[in-house]
Amino acid sequence: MKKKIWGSLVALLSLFSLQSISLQAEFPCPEENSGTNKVQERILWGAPISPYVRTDLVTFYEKKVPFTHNNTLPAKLLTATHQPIDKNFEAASPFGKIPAYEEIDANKKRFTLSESAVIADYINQISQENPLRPTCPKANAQVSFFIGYAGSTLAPATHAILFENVVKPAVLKEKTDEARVKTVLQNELPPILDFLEKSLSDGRSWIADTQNFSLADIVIGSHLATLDTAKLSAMEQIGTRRPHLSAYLKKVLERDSFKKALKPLAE
Ligand SMILES: N[C@@H](CCC(=O)N[C@@H](CS)C(=O)NCC(=O)O)C(=O)O
Repeated sequence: MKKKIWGSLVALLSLFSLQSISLQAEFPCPEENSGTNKVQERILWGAPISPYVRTDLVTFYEKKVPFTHNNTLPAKLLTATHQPIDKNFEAASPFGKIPAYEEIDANKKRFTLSESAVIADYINQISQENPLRPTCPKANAQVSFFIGYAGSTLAPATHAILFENVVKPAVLKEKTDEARVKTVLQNELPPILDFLEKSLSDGRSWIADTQNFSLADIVIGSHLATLDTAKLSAMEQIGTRRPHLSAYLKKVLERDSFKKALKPLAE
């Protein structure tokens, strides 16, 4: 009897291991970035005024991954202002948006990516330095939540202000729609800032309640910093009634990576 139970246990275990082998086999990972596939150059395309580009600049700096920064406006703005579009940027960015990422290996083979959060995740994965995602599933899911929230909710509000206050007058030579700015500042932004304040008010150090600074902090910090780069003050908008958020943003913006990414905008 004992032998029988032992036998079925072994059979069950081998079934599990066979299953995990077959699961792994469904996602083969071709030999990457070694031998002649070795990456020779990593290029980030995009203007530093873009909060999405900032997300990736900060990630490169945090991860200490060497890269070339090629400044460009999105294709739509280049076309609107009668400027040429670099063919390598066009190839790296399927929708003409910034940022776009391009890497070239020793065989001159190119690998491209778009979407700031996807690029940041990739840069985080290729270097062991300073991990920006926790390995624990729950904490990692929280990081993904705040990355998603920043992209879907915070960015549209802050980006609308950047578009009205900077892109329209400085690039498109159009007038700012002051009513639109007022609506964002009075109606759209406050509940978002309230949510971030509430999230931080349990005393957590970082926005996704992780032990270390993560990709969630990079993305949230990058979009909040837009207020400073769009002729407003992030701290003023956050105000004294959101003390956790103002202390948090101060801590994020004091990091060398953020200072470096924001430096070209101060010059
Ligand atoms: N979801 C994209 C958004 C990127 C994005 O919208 N970038 C703006 C510049 S800040 C852009 O390229 N806009 C031009 C367009 O929408 O065609 C990302 O995270 O990379």
